Amino acid sequence: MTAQAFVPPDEIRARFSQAMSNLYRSEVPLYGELLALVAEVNRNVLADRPALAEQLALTGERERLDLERHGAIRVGTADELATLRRLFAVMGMQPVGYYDLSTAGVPVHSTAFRAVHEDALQRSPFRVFTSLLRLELIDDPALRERATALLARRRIFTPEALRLIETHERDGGLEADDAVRFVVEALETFRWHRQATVDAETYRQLNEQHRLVADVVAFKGPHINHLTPRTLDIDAVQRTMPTRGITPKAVIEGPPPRTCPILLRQTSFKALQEEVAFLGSDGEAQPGSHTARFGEIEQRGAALTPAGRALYDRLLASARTQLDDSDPERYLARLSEHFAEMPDDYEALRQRGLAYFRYFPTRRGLAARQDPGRPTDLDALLDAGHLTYEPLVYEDFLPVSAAGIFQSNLGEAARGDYSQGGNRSAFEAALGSPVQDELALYAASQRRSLRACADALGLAPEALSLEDGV
Ligand code: OOG
Ligand code: NI
Repeated sequence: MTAQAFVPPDEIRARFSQAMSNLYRSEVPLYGELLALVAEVNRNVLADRPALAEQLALTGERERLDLERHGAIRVGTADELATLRRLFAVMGMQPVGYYDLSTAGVPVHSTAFRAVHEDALQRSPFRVFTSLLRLELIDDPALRERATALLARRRIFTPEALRLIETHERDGGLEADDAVRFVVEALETFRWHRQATVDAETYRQLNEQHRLVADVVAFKGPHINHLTPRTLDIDAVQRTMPTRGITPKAVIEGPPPRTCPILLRQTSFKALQEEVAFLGSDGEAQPGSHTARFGEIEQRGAALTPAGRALYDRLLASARTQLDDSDPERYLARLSEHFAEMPDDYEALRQRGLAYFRYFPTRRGLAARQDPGRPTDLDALLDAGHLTYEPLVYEDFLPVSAAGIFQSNLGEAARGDYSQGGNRSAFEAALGSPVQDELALYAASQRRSLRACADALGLAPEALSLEDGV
């Protein structure tokens, strides 16, 4: 075979992300409203805070800000999940992290498909939170069997999408025409179908078992259930949503507001009631309704190291034992008190090894490259202004927050009681591959930036390395 001109997977992902956004905007007009609101808030923040605008320009985040979004889907079988893994691979997206939602009463476990290298993330940070229904957690054996049979019958990928996935696997990429076709065909899997695959009574039984079971089992495909833009000020969005006719959930998930944002803060608006058609006994469609699709906004901050993450988890857990969201103002105030132990200052986070950073050579550093008396270790180079740094943005999700987002849409009544706990190895067996460790990815990214700095300053490649795990 002759050399082929493959479309880079990052390019296919960028196109797919845009196509998905267009699809969702046409399906859920409120999402368009949310995009407009987020764009407006982001414009204001960038105008009011030139230092932040500069920081985001340096890291490239400003450029990717308007492209930035994540989506979420839920699938029903190992085969569906494994094929999704192959489909996302065409777009340079790999499974990162394992999320057990059973502890929150939701019968799924999940991963996030995303790009893993900073250059690829810069081109398109699109990610998809992907959940696999855990049918083994359905306690009624007859219903479990029924659900299994229904799922075994459905085909969520078009034949053409499957063919193009195989082409990609065989040839190592897709050429221009195939890449265009792939985006169109892959999108079909995520589209909403108002025609249910079951009658109203079966839907009722599935729904009674758990609302999520009905959402996954009773439809033709794993419709995208939300698409989330990234804002620079989630508190402002939360405050303004009602003026646009959007009602947010009571409180923002994740850490409290801070000068130096960490990890991820998220809020959502409730799922819409949508008209669907159940199968009628006489072949006629029977009208009904289903709630699944919602809107969400997120604000992203610094990725934390294992030590930083352990501190976050501890502070959040202790805050949550004393908090409920009936009084949002009080919730935020108390959460902030609990987080006093987490330094709200990048230099402190860096020195204490709590967050990951990206380092950059400065003009002064480059000018002093040949200077024999120049500093050569990291702290001295930072002190002398030869290097600077910015936090690495958190690219993943948070299990406690994800549970809060699930619950706000499904309602408290949908909380099941699943004592089995997570089962990562079963998830990976279904997926057909291990999930990647997100902390290792951040550490690698930080390491690459230190190497690039050493190179730019004429130092030995490992001259600036930090302790492992930091
Ligand atoms: C996924 C809910 C979790 C997030 O951003 O943490 C989520 C779902 O409802 O399928 O979207
Ligand atoms: Ni989400």
